Amino acid sequence: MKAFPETFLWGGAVAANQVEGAWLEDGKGISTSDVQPHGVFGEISERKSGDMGIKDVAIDFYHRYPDDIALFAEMGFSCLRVSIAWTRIFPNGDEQQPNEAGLAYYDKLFDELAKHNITPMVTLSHYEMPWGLVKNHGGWGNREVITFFERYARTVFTRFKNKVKLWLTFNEINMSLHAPMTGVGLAGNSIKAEIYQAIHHQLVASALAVKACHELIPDAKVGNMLLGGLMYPLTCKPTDVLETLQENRQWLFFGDVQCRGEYPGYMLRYFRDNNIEIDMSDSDRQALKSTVDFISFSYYMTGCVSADEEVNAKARGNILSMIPNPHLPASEWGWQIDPVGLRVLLNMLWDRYQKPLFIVENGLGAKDKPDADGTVNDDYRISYLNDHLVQVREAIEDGVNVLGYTCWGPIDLVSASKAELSKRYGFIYVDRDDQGNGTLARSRKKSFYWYKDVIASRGSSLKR
Ligand code: BGP
Repeated sequence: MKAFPETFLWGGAVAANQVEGAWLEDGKGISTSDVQPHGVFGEISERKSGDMGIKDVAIDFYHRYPDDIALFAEMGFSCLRVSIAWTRIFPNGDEQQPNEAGLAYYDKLFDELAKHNITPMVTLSHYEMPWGLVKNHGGWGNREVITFFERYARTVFTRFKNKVKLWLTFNEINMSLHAPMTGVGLAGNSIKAEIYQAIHHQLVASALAVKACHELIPDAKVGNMLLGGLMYPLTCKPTDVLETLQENRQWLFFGDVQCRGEYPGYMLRYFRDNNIEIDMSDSDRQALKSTVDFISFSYYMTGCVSADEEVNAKARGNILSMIPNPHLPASEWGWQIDPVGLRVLLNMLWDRYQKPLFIVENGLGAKDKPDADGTVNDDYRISYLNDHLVQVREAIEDGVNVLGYTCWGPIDLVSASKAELSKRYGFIYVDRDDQGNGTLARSRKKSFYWYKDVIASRGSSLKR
């Protein structure tokens, strides 16, 4: 393979609530993730003293980060995407002053990355917010939360301005439509009008964070983060094609607001047709004008869309309600594997926005089985990542500006959707199971050495 550009960033991505553990240490408050012990679609269960959730310890990254970062450095990472747990900085969300111990922890984490020349990319809110803001203020449904978020964002920008130059606002901001508690702190049965109003507040907050970051760290770049939910028409019937356009717009809408600074006409029509009235002030409209510098997105799978009621009744039903593509294989979790779709998506986003793109999540969740000697020969993971990276290279050749690639879960971690540890993504195996048994010891899988070669050769070791 032709090598990737020299400036291309290589690495991995994790999220605080899926790796850190230490859920109440150093003054951390309870987050929406802490009260969802079974994952982002799970029931809310308020914490009682003595009960244990898998995320309470997760993979104990909070204490083991120096060793884990050394392993990432051994693979040659030039970038690590992490998130800050908002609750470590503002435990309930509405305090006036930040928690110094939380800030000090991230200082140490960023220093450790600097020691290894790894560029941090930091998500401000990755699938969590202070539970206090949900319980006492109504989550993002309440406009007041914009102010709390802006305070948090300004606090971390000011504190880490010399250490972090790449920021992301909200992880998979379009996920709120499917998991309202995780995205915007609203109950699962909230109606569309409530969800879109909360999303509006979050979009305004995201834009205010972009503005604040530009003011406080002039040499930083801020991106949005979308779940790249590319959909194909199930057939070439024009009605299927139109329906697919509408479905893709359900998530592209977020990118349109964050990249173009205003609501697109098709969304205003959707609101009219569905009797949704968004409370949007002139100052909101003004705030939205602060658009992102680059677009980041996750990419795991694609799906199909049909306008035919009967087809839908039969085939839909999974979380993102997609119809399976008859031409694609799937992972053990039913996520359909589509490397070419990544090239399509990169081209589509580039054509639409002409802003640099960063793939900040991509990977294969699988049930790894260590051999008798403890080695994990994860050829399936190698082949998944190889095939996706080949398509990234093709997209660069197509003229798309791709800044980098951080695969999801370079070390095994707790899954977001079901809070499982048996759904492993890592190059590094972690000895812990779904019940929390295990030593938490780390070991290198076969893919560890494979990724190391890919990075060292800037992608020329990839196989077509
Ligand atoms: C994305 C999230 C991540 C991550 C990933 C894989 O939606 O941003 O937090 O976990 O999906 O999903 P899962 O962990 O459910 O396999």
